[in-house]
Parts: sequence; structure tokens; C-alpha cells
Amino acid sequence: MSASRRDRQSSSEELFARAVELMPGGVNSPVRAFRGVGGTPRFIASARGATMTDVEGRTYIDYVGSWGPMILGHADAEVIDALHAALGRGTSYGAPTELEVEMAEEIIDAVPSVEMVRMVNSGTEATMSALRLARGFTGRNKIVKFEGCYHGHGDSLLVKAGSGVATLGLPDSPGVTASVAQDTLTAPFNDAAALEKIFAAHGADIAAVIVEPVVGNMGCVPPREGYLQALRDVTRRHGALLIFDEVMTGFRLARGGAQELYRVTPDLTTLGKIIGGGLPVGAYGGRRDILERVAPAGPVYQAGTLSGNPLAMTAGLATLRRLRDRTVYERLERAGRRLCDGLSEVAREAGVRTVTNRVGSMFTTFFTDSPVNDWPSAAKSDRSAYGKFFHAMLAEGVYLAPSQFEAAFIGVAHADELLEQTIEAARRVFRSL
Ligand code: KE4
Repeated sequence: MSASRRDRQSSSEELFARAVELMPGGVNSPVRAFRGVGGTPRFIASARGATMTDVEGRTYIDYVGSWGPMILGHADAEVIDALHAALGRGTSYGAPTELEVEMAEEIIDAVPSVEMVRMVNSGTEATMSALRLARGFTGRNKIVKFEGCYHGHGDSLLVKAGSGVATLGLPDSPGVTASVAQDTLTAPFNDAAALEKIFAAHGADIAAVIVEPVVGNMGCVPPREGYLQALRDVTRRHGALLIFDEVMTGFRLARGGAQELYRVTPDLTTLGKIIGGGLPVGAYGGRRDILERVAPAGPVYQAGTLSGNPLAMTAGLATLRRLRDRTVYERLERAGRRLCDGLSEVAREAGVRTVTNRVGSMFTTFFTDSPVNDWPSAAKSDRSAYGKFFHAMLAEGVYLAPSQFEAAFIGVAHADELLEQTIEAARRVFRSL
């Protein structure tokens, strides 16, 4: 039913009732359906700065930020102006543009491991392509991923651990074949010894290890001291490539991402989210000798109709150029520390057991009473308690991640007063739980 045939704005409930008949689960990406917290997803009408407004006119302080891209805030004036100027020049050419040259220069200048880069249209495409490239470059078939890490929905990556850490993977979704899954080994995150065992058993067959250097997809879980260097060492010793999936952490934790922050340089890096400024984008890059194997320079095939799309490059460049100012990350660190210290304090005051993990401007409050440093410890969290917390905060006008196992994000538009409002809302909510 089009807007013209409606005499009033539909509510989220009404829109969701229509949506579930038209799209699987009523959404175009599962986490948006609120199944992790229950209830009806809020249909968003607009967003500006640190806030989003739903179709019923309720405004929320937004800590999802489109799952990471909106580090400058929604509808940033410079990004919107740049897009307006670009629109008049057309939306897609299917031919090379100067914008892609400038984007490649920006990424190569910022990200330590990247000497050459290929633009794609999503994080999933970036990781799928990076794995194919790693296999093509090494001539090996197996890859290693980690429990609790998510790298998009490529078949090789929708695989769960077999019975033991060194056993071959099992499909983690219908439609992923056993033959694909058997080439994916799954190891526990933050356990260097377990990975050594896998390499002892399969080392000569392993093309690459792919990792979220700071995990966002089991909730925020930082690497233990020295862990990333251990991954670097073991892959180098066995001739496997190390891939940092920085789709979420790239330009989020530092201009050079987690690899700058932790001073560990992978062979390949995948990017997404922030580099598109909110438009569809992904990228994979790394050592020149590896990237030169990608078609048409080399034999590893990968292509994309809208790769390097001028509008996505425009929004991405407008965003990345603002992130050259390193004081942005100092501000985000201060904001992250203030918010998360405040959330921990008001939970403690109310006697509610939580653990808040944070790196820079990405964080997760786990409803648990023991440290969270891998999937098993994250999985002990009380999902029902998180769901109650989520909805109570939503009622207070604070939009957190609708799942215990997701990261939340602070952007430069989250002014101090919004952080204080969030902490006071949490104080009221924790007292009510
Ligand atoms: P996309 O294909 O969704 O652009 O990127 C996949 C991806 C790859 N690597 C990492 C580390 C990621 O976090 C993601 C996607 N992140 C999720 C948030 N957990 C996107 C939200 C969603 O799936 O709707």
C-alpha cells in the first residue's frame, strides 16, 4: 500500500506485519528482526547525527550506527553535500574513475598491510575474495577461522567447529556442503596453543587464517596480550597467509585499524562499513605480490558490476578524509571510556552483574559475572536479561544492538550530554531489572 493510499503513517507493528509477508523474517538482514531480544523492530524514518527517528516519531540515541559505518554520525553535512554534488554526474558507469584511484590511495596510505587494494560491494564479498586469493596464491585448500567470529555469509565461512579443535568443519547453515565445510578448520579465539595444534596437524594444507583482530560478532572481545603476534608467527612459520578481517575494526579503532593499534601486520586485510560512509562497499588488499594475482593482472578471478561505485566512493572518501584527523580517535577513546565506565558503575550500584568489553568506540555489555574472552565465555551471558535491558533502554530512547552478541558503536556525533543521558537512562533501567 503506497503512501498516497494511506491517510496516516503506518506504525512499526503495521509495517512489520506487511514486511513479514514480503521478505524472509520481514527484513533484509537477520539481526534487524530483533529475534535476539524479542519484540517488534522499529522501522526507521530518518536519522541525523547520533540519533534515529522511527516511523512513529520516537527519537533514539543510536549506538548501532548501521553496524559500524556511521562513525561521523548520520546525514553528516559534508558527506551529504558531496553526494548531492556527485549525483548530477550520474550514479554508475561500469568504467574506471578518478574516485577509485583516490579511494585506493586513501586506504593504502592509512592501512599498514595494504600495498594494493580491490574495491567490492560488501564485507562478505571482501572476505570471500580474500580467501579465494589466499588459496590461489598458496595453492593450498584449507582455511582456519575462529569460534564466534563472523566474516559474512560466504559458504567457507558458515562453518562450525567439528568435535575437536583439529577436526574438519561442519556446515553451519543448510546449503553449505560438507565438501566446502571440510576445508574450514575452526579454532577457539584467544587460544594460541589450540592453533599450534591445528597447524601441527594440517599446517602444510592451510592457505590462510582469517580473524577479526578485535571480535565484534560475539559481542566485543579483544585479543589477549600477544595473541595477534602469535597468529602472525605461526602463519609465517607454516607458509600460511594471515588475513585480518577489519570490516568492522578498519578505520574504527584507529585510522589504520586494529593492525595499527596492535602493531601486527597481516598479509591481507578486508574492509567495509566505514569506507563506504553508509553506502554499499567492501575492499580487500594487502601485499602487492599477492594482490597482483587478482584478475585481470593475474589468474584469480573476481569481478563486480558496482565495485568502486562513484556514489559509494564519494561518501567513503568524504568520511575517510575526516578521519585523517587523529584527534577524532582520541575523542572516540574518551567517549568510549566515559560511557562504558558509567554503564559499569550504574550496573554495580544496582547490583546487576555485567561485564563491559570495550576497545576504542566499540563495546558490548555482557550480562554475566565472569570475564568474556572467547565464545564459550560470551555464550554464558544471560540473553533474556540482555533482552529486558535492551527494551527498557529502547523505552528510555536509547537504541543499543538488538543482540547480546553484537558490538555497539560510538561516533563523533555522540556529544558528552548524550553519553550522560545514556548513563542516567541505564541507572534507571538497572534499578528496575
Ligand atoms: P557485510 O557483507 O554485511 O557487508 O559484511 C560482513 C562482515 C564481515 N566481517 C565482519 C567482521 C563483519 O562484522 C561483517 C558484518 N557485520 C554485521 C554485524 N555483526 C553486519 C550486520 C548485519 O549482518 O546485518
